[in-house]
Formats: sequence, C-alpha cells, structure tokens
Amino acid sequence: MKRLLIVFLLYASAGWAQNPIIQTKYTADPAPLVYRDTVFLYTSHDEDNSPPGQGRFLMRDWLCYTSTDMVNWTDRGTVASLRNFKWADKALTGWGGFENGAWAPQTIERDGKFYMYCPVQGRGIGVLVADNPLGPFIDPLGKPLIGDQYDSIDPSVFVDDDGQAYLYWGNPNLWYVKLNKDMISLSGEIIKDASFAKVKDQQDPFHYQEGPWAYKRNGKYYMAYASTCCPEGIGYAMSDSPVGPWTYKGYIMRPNKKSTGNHPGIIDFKGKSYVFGFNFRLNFMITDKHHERRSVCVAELHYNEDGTIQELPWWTEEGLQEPGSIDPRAINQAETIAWASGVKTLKDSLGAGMYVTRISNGDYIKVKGVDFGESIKSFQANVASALGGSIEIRLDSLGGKVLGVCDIESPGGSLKWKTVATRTGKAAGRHDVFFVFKGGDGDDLFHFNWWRFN
Ligand code: FUB
Repeated sequence: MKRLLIVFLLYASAGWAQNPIIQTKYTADPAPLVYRDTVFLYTSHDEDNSPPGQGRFLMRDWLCYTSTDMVNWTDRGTVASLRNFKWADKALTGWGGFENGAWAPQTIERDGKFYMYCPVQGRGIGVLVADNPLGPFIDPLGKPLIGDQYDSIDPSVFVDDDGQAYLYWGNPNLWYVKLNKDMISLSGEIIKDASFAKVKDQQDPFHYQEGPWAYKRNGKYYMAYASTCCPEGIGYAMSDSPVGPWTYKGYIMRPNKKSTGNHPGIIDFKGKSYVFGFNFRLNFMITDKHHERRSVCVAELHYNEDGTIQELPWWTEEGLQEPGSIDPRAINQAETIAWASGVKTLKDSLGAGMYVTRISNGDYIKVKGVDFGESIKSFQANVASALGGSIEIRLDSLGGKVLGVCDIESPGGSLKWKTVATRTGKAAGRHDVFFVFKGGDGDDLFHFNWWRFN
C-alpha cells in the first residue's frame, strides 16, 4: 500500500501539486487561526486504520500545523485529545467498536488566552484553555459547555467588535448562544437560528448541513458552512448582524462526487483571503473503497466589491503557488513540509519534539522557496539512525541539480540524535529544495529531526 501511495505522490509533485496540504497524516475539519505572523491550522485527525465505509470515523485527537507562507506547513503534533475531557468516557471506551468523537474544533485567541472548542460527538461540545496556541490545553469546566441535546457538533466561535462573543454549531440545525467574556460560560439562551431552520414542506435555499464558520469582514457578517448533502459543497450566507437574519448568497464551492464531505475554515492572511476544506484524494489513491480518511486543502478566496464571494472550482491539485519563504541558515524542522512522499511524522517526547520517520529508499520531502541569498557551502542534518542511508539534496525538482549527499551511518540508535554534515555545491537565490532519501531495504532507514545550510 505504501508503494502505491508513493507512486501517486511522486506524480503529484512532478505537477507541482500543493493540495492536499498535509500528506503525512489524514486531516479534516480545518480551523485556521491567524495569530501574529503565523497561521495556526487546527484540524481533526482521521486515523490511518479507519475502517472502510461511510461515517465509520476513527478520530481520537486534534492536531495543529503552522505556516508563515501558506505553502510550507510545520507539524506541531497532537494539541488535544479525547483524554482532555474526563466526561468523554463513552467516546473513549468505544463507539461502534472504536474510539471516536474528536470531531471538528475551532480555536480562538482572546486577551492572550487560547480557547479551543471541541465537539465530542454524541457527548456535547467542550472548551479547553491554554496560554499558548500549541497548548498545553486544559478543561476548566470538567463538563461540556454545550450538552448533547442540540445537534452538538462543529462549533464556530467569533468575537464581534463590541467584545460580544458568539458560539455557533450544529447538524442539521444551526444553533447559537452568546458567550460571557470568560469564553467558557454562556450568556443567555441557546437559540435555534430561524433563517437556517428547516421547515417541513418548505423550500430550503440554504441547504445547510453542518460545519458553520462565522466571521466578520468589512462590517458584514458571514456564515460559511458545508452545504447540500451528499456530496457536500461549501455555501455561505451574509447578514448585517451576528444573529441574522441571514441571506443565502450561493456556493463558495459546489459539491463534487469525489468527496462526500467538506468543511470550511476562512481567513485573511498577509493581504490575501483563503478558504480551507478537505477532500479524499490521498485515500482514493490507495484504494477504491471509501474510508473516512480525509485531507485538508486550501484555495485563495476572492471577494467582490459588494462583499459577496466568487465561486471557486473544486479543490485543485496545484493548490496555492505562493513562493514560500524558508531561511536556510536557520535551524529548520524536518517536519516543515510543502510536499512529502512516503514519510510520516512522530513526536519524540524525550526532547527532540516532532521528527520525520518511516523513511524508505526513494521517499522525499519538498521545501518551497528556500532563499539562499549568497551561496552556501555546507549542510547539516540532525538525525537518528536505525539502518542508515543518505539524504540527497536536489534543487527545484526531483531530478534537479544535486547540491550534496549527506551520509547517515548505521547503526546509531533509533532515537539517539546526532548532527551529520556534508559539503555542498553552490546555490544562490530562491529555490525549492528536495531532500531525497536513499538507502537499502526497510521502511525505517533513519529519522530526520532538523536541517540547515551554512
Ligand atoms: O469530522 C467529523 C465530522 O465530519 C465533522 O464534525 C463534520 O463537519 C464532518 O466533516
């Protein structure tokens, strides 16, 4: 199975593919947060061994990825899991035979604290708090913020200019409630939104399903959501108020039968607007069977003068073609990736943090927009070796100029980290860099923690 995926990923990279944006894990339900100069992308996580069949989710934790250029994404690992919620016992002991329930989250910053709203499917919506966007997150309530009685999935939170916070959620109805300034208690009644309410025998222009994403832009309120079922596209409505009435405005993206689901997350970042969602591309490259193994995608979003949104085609394989901005002389984490083929990421809880693993001969990582400036002379990599191998450093493509080859001796020890180095040829200006891994048989040649050029 791994070989099939690699053939696909090799092909995809030759075409400069950037979607889906994460290839080392299955990710869904993107919830981007812009904080200072960085996008923190929180996602739900479909396990590799999700069984075949629609709706057979296997989701235990929530992940975070960060980027400052929208094309290189750093894996920050698991930031929270079902185990953060003591009351999520049913989800932990098994649901239809699996641990499940860590569905679509959203994190927001307020007054220097980070609030992560997490649905535990069937049990309610909880809230976690941290002093740092990457956690550690704790459950200050010890109970759900929203109980299990209100279609309680897919929270979206937003703070209006007057400081009033609103929490929205729901499938098949859209619900909302005001939050107190502490962000962990409710202010007033829980309300079923009237605009989105489904009325028997009446036409429903919204086709609201789930996955609301509420925000305000240039004085107008937006509610994007997974619309139409199934497959799901992304629809949106606008209003002059955070509590409606809402007017349906159309599709941001029409449904496509390649994907049963979709789920919007929308931001403005460094002068552009972006919409995130997901497809099943990686799953369907390795099997013709549907597994709930989704992959987050992103596209640039364009607004018209009147605030309406221009419809996008389905997620393109090319994705974003932003130039990327990597400083080669800084220590760069190996898990900062524009495109990866064959490898996975893991956390070394003893100190090295996240690293790249499951490396076999021919696997590679692409890093986009490495700005060498004046030429470099050498390359260092922090690695731990099981079987040993080498890293071939190529410029601009898999078949591009070889800048150097860094040998990694065997055996060192699976998590015994050491820094190895090699002299390189000359490189100046901005290039995409491909780290192509070489070695003998085996699918765990060595582990890769960080790299830099000098
Ligand atoms: O990821 C689990 C569920 O699938 C989400 O909560 C929904 O929005 C849909 O994406």
